[in-house]
Amino acid sequence: MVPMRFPLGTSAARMTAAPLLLVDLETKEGVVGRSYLFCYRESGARAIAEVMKEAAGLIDGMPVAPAGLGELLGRRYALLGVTGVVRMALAAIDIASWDALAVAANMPLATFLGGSLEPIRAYNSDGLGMMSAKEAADEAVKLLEPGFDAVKLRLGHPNPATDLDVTKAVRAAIGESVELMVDYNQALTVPDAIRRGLDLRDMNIYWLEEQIRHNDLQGYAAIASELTTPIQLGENLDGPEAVYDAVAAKAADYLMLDVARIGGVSGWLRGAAIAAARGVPVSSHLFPEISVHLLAATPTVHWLEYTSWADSILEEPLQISNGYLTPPNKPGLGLQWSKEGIERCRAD
Ligand code: SMN
Ligand code: MG
Repeated sequence: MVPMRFPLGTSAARMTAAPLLLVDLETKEGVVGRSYLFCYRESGARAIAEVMKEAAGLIDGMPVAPAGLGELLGRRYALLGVTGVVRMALAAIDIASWDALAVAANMPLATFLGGSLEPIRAYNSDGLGMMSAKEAADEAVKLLEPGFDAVKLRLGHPNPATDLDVTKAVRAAIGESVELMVDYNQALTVPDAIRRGLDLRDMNIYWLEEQIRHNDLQGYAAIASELTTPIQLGENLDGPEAVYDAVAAKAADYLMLDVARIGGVSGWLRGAAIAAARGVPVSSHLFPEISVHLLAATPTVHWLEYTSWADSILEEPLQISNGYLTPPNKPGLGLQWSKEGIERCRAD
Protein backbone atom coordinates (compact mmCIF):
# COMPACT_ATOMS: atom_id res chain seq x y z
CA MET A 1 0.00 0.00 0.00
CA VAL A 2 2.05 2.91 -1.31
CA PRO A 3 0.96 6.31 0.06
CA MET A 4 0.04 8.74 -2.74
CA ARG A 5 1.70 12.15 -2.75
CA PHE A 6 -1.62 13.58 -3.94
CA PRO A 7 -4.70 11.63 -2.76
CA LEU A 8 -7.11 11.00 -5.64
CA GLY A 9 -10.87 11.42 -5.31
CA THR A 10 -12.76 10.26 -8.39
CA SER A 11 -16.54 10.18 -8.88
CA ALA A 12 -16.29 6.44 -8.09
CA ALA A 13 -13.89 6.17 -5.12
CA ARG A 14 -11.30 8.12 -3.13
CA MET A 15 -7.76 6.73 -2.83
CA THR A 16 -4.94 7.78 -0.53
CA ALA A 17 -2.62 4.80 -1.11
CA ALA A 18 -1.93 2.72 -4.21
CA PRO A 19 -2.37 -1.05 -3.75
CA LEU A 20 0.51 -2.36 -5.88
CA LEU A 21 1.29 -6.02 -6.56
CA LEU A 22 4.88 -6.74 -7.60
CA VAL A 23 5.76 -9.75 -9.76
CA ASP A 24 9.11 -11.49 -10.31
CA LEU A 25 9.10 -14.23 -12.93
CA GLU A 26 12.22 -16.36 -12.59
CA THR A 27 13.45 -18.52 -15.45
CA LYS A 28 15.62 -21.54 -14.92
CA GLU A 29 18.41 -19.75 -16.82
CA GLY A 30 18.39 -17.14 -14.05
CA VAL A 31 16.73 -14.30 -16.02
CA VAL A 32 14.15 -12.37 -13.97
CA GLY A 33 11.19 -10.71 -15.70
CA ARG A 34 9.28 -8.14 -13.66
CA SER A 35 5.91 -6.41 -13.73
CA TYR A 36 3.59 -4.67 -11.32
CA LEU A 37 -0.13 -4.03 -11.10
CA PHE A 38 -2.11 -1.16 -9.63
CA CYS A 39 -5.06 -3.05 -8.12
CA TYR A 40 -7.49 -0.19 -7.25
CA ARG A 41 -8.40 -1.74 -3.86
CA GLU A 42 -6.42 -3.79 -1.33
CA SER A 43 -8.93 -6.63 -1.69
CA GLY A 44 -8.28 -6.51 -5.45
CA ALA A 45 -4.56 -7.03 -4.87
CA ARG A 46 -5.23 -10.05 -2.63
CA ALA A 47 -7.66 -11.61 -5.11
CA ILE A 48 -5.33 -11.05 -8.07
CA ALA A 49 -2.37 -12.52 -6.14
CA GLU A 50 -4.42 -15.65 -5.40
CA VAL A 51 -5.27 -16.19 -9.09
CA MET A 52 -1.71 -15.38 -10.12
CA LYS A 53 -0.24 -17.98 -7.76
CA GLU A 54 -2.44 -20.66 -9.29
CA ALA A 55 -1.77 -19.50 -12.88
CA ALA A 56 1.99 -19.50 -12.24
CA GLY A 57 1.71 -23.14 -11.15
CA LEU A 58 -0.01 -24.00 -14.43
CA ILE A 59 2.91 -22.71 -16.54
CA ASP A 60 5.80 -23.71 -14.29
CA GLY A 61 8.69 -25.06 -16.39
CA MET A 62 7.27 -23.99 -19.77
CA PRO A 63 9.22 -21.85 -22.26
CA VAL A 64 8.76 -18.06 -21.90
CA ALA A 65 6.56 -17.69 -24.99
CA PRO A 66 3.84 -15.16 -24.04
CA ALA A 67 1.54 -15.84 -27.01
CA GLY A 68 1.27 -19.55 -26.24
CA LEU A 69 1.14 -19.05 -22.46
CA GLY A 70 -1.69 -16.53 -22.96
CA GLU A 71 -3.64 -19.02 -25.08
CA LEU A 72 -3.17 -21.79 -22.53
CA LEU A 73 -4.08 -19.72 -19.49
CA GLY A 74 -7.00 -18.10 -21.35
CA ARG A 75 -8.45 -21.57 -21.89
CA ARG A 76 -7.90 -22.64 -18.26
CA TYR A 77 -9.77 -19.56 -17.01
CA ALA A 78 -12.42 -19.46 -19.77
CA LEU A 79 -15.18 -20.76 -17.50
CA LEU A 80 -14.40 -18.41 -14.60
CA GLY A 81 -14.13 -15.60 -17.17
CA VAL A 82 -11.03 -13.76 -18.38
CA THR A 83 -12.04 -10.31 -17.14
CA GLY A 84 -11.40 -8.12 -14.08
CA VAL A 85 -9.25 -9.90 -11.48
CA VAL A 86 -8.37 -12.84 -13.78
CA ARG A 87 -7.52 -10.56 -16.72
CA MET A 88 -5.18 -8.52 -14.53
CA ALA A 89 -3.46 -11.61 -13.08
CA LEU A 90 -2.81 -13.05 -16.54
CA ALA A 91 -1.68 -9.64 -17.83
CA ALA A 92 0.93 -9.36 -15.08
CA ILE A 93 2.37 -12.75 -16.09
CA ASP A 94 2.37 -11.68 -19.76
CA ILE A 95 4.18 -8.42 -18.96
CA ALA A 96 6.80 -10.18 -16.83
CA SER A 97 7.31 -12.75 -19.63
CA TRP A 98 7.96 -10.02 -22.22
CA ASP A 99 10.27 -8.29 -19.76
CA ALA A 100 12.25 -11.54 -19.33
CA LEU A 101 12.59 -11.90 -23.13
CA ALA A 102 13.82 -8.32 -23.55
CA VAL A 103 16.20 -8.68 -20.59
CA ALA A 104 17.61 -11.88 -22.13
CA ALA A 105 18.06 -10.00 -25.45
CA ASN A 106 19.73 -7.15 -23.52
CA MET A 107 17.39 -4.59 -25.13
CA PRO A 108 14.92 -2.09 -23.67
CA LEU A 109 11.39 -3.46 -24.16
CA ALA A 110 10.59 -0.43 -26.38
CA THR A 111 13.27 -1.34 -28.94
CA PHE A 112 12.67 -5.10 -28.52
CA LEU A 113 9.09 -4.37 -29.73
CA GLY A 114 10.32 -2.36 -32.70
CA GLY A 115 10.04 1.12 -31.22
CA SER A 116 12.74 3.66 -30.43
CA LEU A 117 13.82 5.53 -27.30
CA GLU A 118 12.11 8.80 -28.26
CA PRO A 119 10.53 11.19 -25.72
CA ILE A 120 6.76 10.77 -25.30
CA ARG A 121 4.50 13.63 -24.29
CA ALA A 122 2.99 13.17 -20.84
CA TYR A 123 0.34 14.77 -18.65
CA ASN A 124 0.52 14.79 -14.88
CA SER A 125 -2.32 12.66 -13.53
CA ASP A 126 -1.24 12.67 -9.87
CA GLY A 127 -4.12 14.09 -7.84
CA LEU A 128 -6.51 16.75 -9.17
CA GLY A 129 -9.43 14.67 -7.96
CA MET A 130 -12.88 15.90 -7.05
CA MET A 131 -12.30 18.90 -4.79
CA SER A 132 -13.33 22.53 -4.34
CA ALA A 133 -12.50 25.10 -7.04
CA LYS A 134 -9.83 26.72 -4.85
CA GLU A 135 -8.16 23.42 -3.91
CA ALA A 136 -8.19 22.22 -7.52
CA ALA A 137 -6.69 25.47 -8.81
CA ASP A 138 -3.85 25.31 -6.24
CA GLU A 139 -3.16 21.61 -6.87
CA ALA A 140 -3.14 22.06 -10.67
CA VAL A 141 -0.38 24.65 -10.37
CA LYS A 142 1.66 22.30 -8.11
CA LEU A 143 1.31 19.49 -10.65
CA LEU A 144 2.99 21.61 -13.33
CA GLU A 145 6.12 22.02 -11.17
CA PRO A 146 8.02 18.93 -12.44
CA GLY A 147 7.88 20.55 -15.92
CA PHE A 148 4.53 19.28 -17.23
CA ASP A 149 2.34 21.35 -19.51
CA ALA A 150 -0.77 19.16 -19.27
CA VAL A 151 -2.95 17.95 -16.35
CA LYS A 152 -6.16 15.97 -15.92
CA LEU A 153 -9.06 17.08 -13.73
CA ARG A 154 -11.63 14.62 -12.31
CA LEU A 155 -15.22 15.82 -12.60
CA GLY A 156 -18.73 14.45 -12.14
CA HIS A 157 -19.82 16.53 -9.14
CA PRO A 158 -23.50 15.99 -8.28
CA ASN A 159 -24.27 19.58 -9.39
CA PRO A 160 -23.17 20.40 -12.99
CA ALA A 161 -22.52 24.00 -11.91
CA THR A 162 -19.75 22.75 -9.59
CA ASP A 163 -18.04 21.01 -12.54
CA LEU A 164 -18.10 24.31 -14.43
CA ASP A 165 -16.84 26.39 -11.46
CA VAL A 166 -13.96 23.99 -10.73
CA THR A 167 -12.93 23.86 -14.41
CA LYS A 168 -13.00 27.65 -14.70
CA ALA A 169 -10.83 28.01 -11.59
CA VAL A 170 -8.31 25.45 -12.85
CA ARG A 171 -8.17 27.01 -16.33
CA ALA A 172 -7.63 30.48 -14.83
CA ALA A 173 -4.83 29.12 -12.59
CA ILE A 174 -2.89 27.21 -15.28
CA GLY A 175 -3.40 29.65 -18.16
CA GLU A 176 -4.38 29.00 -21.78
CA SER A 177 -1.15 27.33 -22.91
CA VAL A 178 -1.45 24.30 -20.58
CA GLU A 179 -3.49 21.36 -21.91
CA LEU A 180 -6.41 20.36 -19.68
CA MET A 181 -8.09 16.96 -19.88
CA VAL A 182 -11.20 16.10 -17.82
CA ASP A 183 -12.37 12.67 -16.60
CA TYR A 184 -15.86 11.77 -15.29
CA ASN A 185 -15.18 8.11 -14.42
CA GLN A 186 -18.53 6.95 -15.83
CA ALA A 187 -20.64 9.17 -13.55
CA LEU A 188 -23.09 10.64 -16.10
CA THR A 189 -26.05 9.77 -18.31
CA VAL A 190 -25.99 10.52 -22.05
CA PRO A 191 -28.11 13.73 -21.86
CA ASP A 192 -26.12 14.94 -18.83
CA ALA A 193 -22.82 14.23 -20.62
CA ILE A 194 -23.97 16.28 -23.63
CA ARG A 195 -25.11 19.14 -21.41
CA ARG A 196 -21.90 19.19 -19.36
CA GLY A 197 -19.81 18.90 -22.51
CA LEU A 198 -21.55 21.97 -23.95
CA ASP A 199 -21.04 23.83 -20.64
CA LEU A 200 -17.26 23.37 -21.07
CA ARG A 201 -17.11 24.15 -24.79
CA ASP A 202 -15.29 27.50 -24.34
CA MET A 203 -12.76 26.15 -21.82
CA ASN A 204 -10.38 24.69 -24.41
CA ILE A 205 -10.65 21.15 -22.98
CA TYR A 206 -8.28 18.71 -24.68
CA TRP A 207 -10.53 15.68 -24.17
CA LEU A 208 -13.64 14.61 -22.23
CA GLU A 209 -13.02 11.17 -20.71
CA GLU A 210 -15.38 8.31 -19.78
CA GLN A 211 -18.53 10.32 -19.13
CA ILE A 212 -20.90 7.33 -19.11
CA ARG A 213 -20.81 3.58 -18.44
CA HIS A 214 -17.60 2.41 -20.12
CA ASN A 215 -19.19 -0.16 -22.45
CA ASP A 216 -22.18 1.89 -23.67
CA LEU A 217 -20.58 2.38 -27.08
CA GLN A 218 -23.78 3.65 -28.73
CA GLY A 219 -24.11 6.17 -25.92
CA TYR A 220 -20.57 7.45 -26.56
CA ALA A 221 -21.22 7.67 -30.30
CA ALA A 222 -24.36 9.75 -29.54
CA ILE A 223 -22.37 12.09 -27.26
CA ALA A 224 -19.55 12.42 -29.80
CA SER A 225 -21.98 13.44 -32.52
CA GLU A 226 -23.25 16.34 -30.34
CA LEU A 227 -19.89 17.69 -29.15
CA THR A 228 -16.85 19.09 -30.90
CA THR A 229 -14.51 18.46 -27.94
CA PRO A 230 -12.81 15.08 -28.51
CA ILE A 231 -14.03 12.07 -26.49
CA GLN A 232 -11.50 9.78 -24.79
CA LEU A 233 -12.19 6.31 -23.36
CA GLY A 234 -10.49 2.96 -23.06
CA GLU A 235 -9.08 2.34 -19.57
CA ASN A 236 -11.82 -0.27 -19.15
CA LEU A 237 -11.49 -1.89 -22.59
CA ASP A 238 -11.30 -5.56 -21.69
CA GLY A 239 -8.91 -7.18 -24.15
CA PRO A 240 -8.13 -6.21 -27.77
CA GLU A 241 -11.56 -7.40 -28.93
CA ALA A 242 -13.07 -4.47 -27.02
CA VAL A 243 -10.80 -2.08 -28.96
CA TYR A 244 -12.23 -3.50 -32.17
CA ASP A 245 -15.80 -2.89 -30.93
CA ALA A 246 -15.03 0.69 -29.80
CA VAL A 247 -13.36 1.55 -33.12
CA ALA A 248 -16.18 -0.06 -35.16
CA ALA A 249 -18.84 1.86 -33.17
CA LYS A 250 -16.93 5.17 -33.63
CA ALA A 251 -17.46 5.56 -29.90
CA ALA A 252 -14.54 7.91 -29.28
CA ASP A 253 -12.04 10.19 -31.02
CA TYR A 254 -9.20 8.91 -28.88
CA LEU A 255 -8.53 5.62 -27.08
CA MET A 256 -6.41 4.95 -24.00
CA LEU A 257 -5.20 1.45 -23.26
CA ASP A 258 -4.60 0.05 -19.79
CA VAL A 259 -1.87 -2.58 -20.00
CA ALA A 260 -3.51 -4.71 -17.29
CA ARG A 261 -7.05 -4.72 -18.71
CA ILE A 262 -6.02 -4.97 -22.34
CA GLY A 263 -4.15 -8.23 -21.64
CA GLY A 264 -0.53 -7.27 -20.99
CA VAL A 265 2.04 -6.49 -23.66
CA SER A 266 0.49 -9.08 -26.01
CA GLY A 267 -2.99 -7.51 -25.63
CA TRP A 268 -1.59 -4.00 -26.03
CA LEU A 269 0.17 -4.84 -29.32
CA ARG A 270 -3.08 -6.26 -30.74
CA GLY A 271 -5.20 -3.38 -29.46
CA ALA A 272 -2.74 -0.78 -30.78
CA ALA A 273 -2.77 -2.48 -34.19
CA ILE A 274 -6.58 -2.30 -34.35
CA ALA A 275 -6.56 1.40 -33.41
CA ALA A 276 -3.82 2.08 -35.96
CA ALA A 277 -5.86 0.42 -38.71
CA ARG A 278 -8.38 3.28 -38.37
CA GLY A 279 -5.87 5.96 -37.40
CA VAL A 280 -7.19 6.36 -33.85
CA PRO A 281 -4.69 8.07 -31.50
CA VAL A 282 -3.67 5.84 -28.56
CA SER A 283 -2.75 7.05 -25.08
CA SER A 284 -1.91 5.04 -21.97
CA HIS A 285 -3.74 4.55 -18.67
CA LEU A 286 -1.51 4.42 -15.55
CA PHE A 287 1.60 2.15 -15.29
CA PRO A 288 3.86 4.86 -16.79
CA GLU A 289 7.00 2.70 -16.34
CA ILE A 290 5.47 -0.01 -18.56
CA SER A 291 3.33 2.19 -20.83
CA VAL A 292 6.30 4.33 -21.88
CA HIS A 293 7.83 1.28 -23.62
CA LEU A 294 4.52 0.29 -25.22
CA LEU A 295 3.71 3.78 -26.49
CA ALA A 296 7.18 3.89 -28.06
CA ALA A 297 6.11 0.93 -30.20
CA THR A 298 2.54 2.21 -30.87
CA PRO A 299 1.98 3.53 -34.43
CA THR A 300 -0.59 6.18 -33.38
CA VAL A 301 1.11 7.18 -30.10
CA HIS A 302 -0.62 10.11 -28.38
CA TRP A 303 -0.22 10.88 -24.62
CA LEU A 304 1.33 9.09 -21.67
CA GLU A 305 -0.58 9.30 -18.37
CA TYR A 306 1.98 9.97 -15.66
CA THR A 307 1.53 9.18 -11.97
CA SER A 308 4.29 8.92 -9.37
CA TRP A 309 2.59 6.07 -7.47
CA ALA A 310 5.31 3.44 -8.01
CA ASP A 311 8.22 5.82 -7.30
CA SER A 312 8.75 4.72 -3.70
CA ILE A 313 9.14 1.02 -4.55
CA LEU A 314 11.59 1.62 -7.43
CA GLU A 315 15.39 2.08 -7.27
CA GLU A 316 15.24 4.45 -10.22
CA PRO A 317 11.88 6.19 -10.70
CA LEU A 318 11.03 7.58 -14.16
CA GLN A 319 12.62 10.92 -15.02
CA ILE A 320 10.46 13.71 -16.42
CA SER A 321 12.06 16.16 -18.81
CA ASN A 322 10.06 19.21 -19.96
CA GLY A 323 6.84 17.20 -19.71
CA TYR A 324 8.21 14.27 -21.74
CA LEU A 325 9.21 10.75 -20.67
CA THR A 326 11.63 8.49 -22.53
CA PRO A 327 11.87 4.71 -22.17
CA PRO A 328 15.00 4.07 -20.07
CA ASN A 329 17.97 2.65 -21.96
CA LYS A 330 18.21 -0.46 -19.77
CA PRO A 331 17.38 -4.12 -20.45
CA GLY A 332 13.64 -4.90 -20.46
CA LEU A 333 11.31 -2.53 -18.63
CA GLY A 334 14.19 -1.41 -16.42
CA LEU A 335 12.25 -2.11 -13.20
CA GLN A 336 14.48 -2.56 -10.12
CA TRP A 337 12.62 -2.90 -6.84
CA SER A 338 13.72 -0.80 -3.90
CA LYS A 339 13.97 -3.26 -0.98
CA GLU A 340 13.77 -0.43 1.51
CA GLY A 341 10.70 1.09 -0.22
CA ILE A 342 8.94 -2.28 -0.29
CA GLU A 343 9.62 -2.90 3.42
CA ARG A 344 8.14 0.50 4.24
CA CYS A 345 4.93 -0.05 2.26
CA ARG A 346 4.41 -3.82 2.56
CA ALA A 347 0.82 -4.87 3.43
CA ASP A 348 0.78 -8.35 4.97
C1 SMN B 1 -8.32 6.68 -12.76
C2 SMN B 1 -9.27 5.93 -12.19
C3 SMN B 1 -8.99 5.09 -11.17
C4 SMN B 1 -7.74 4.97 -10.68
C5 SMN B 1 -6.79 5.70 -11.25
C6 SMN B 1 -7.07 6.57 -12.30
C7 SMN B 1 -8.71 7.62 -13.88
C8 SMN B 1 -7.64 7.97 -14.87
O1 SMN B 1 -9.81 7.17 -14.57
O2 SMN B 1 -7.93 7.90 -16.05
O3 SMN B 1 -6.58 8.37 -14.45
MG1 MG C 1 -9.93 7.77 -16.57
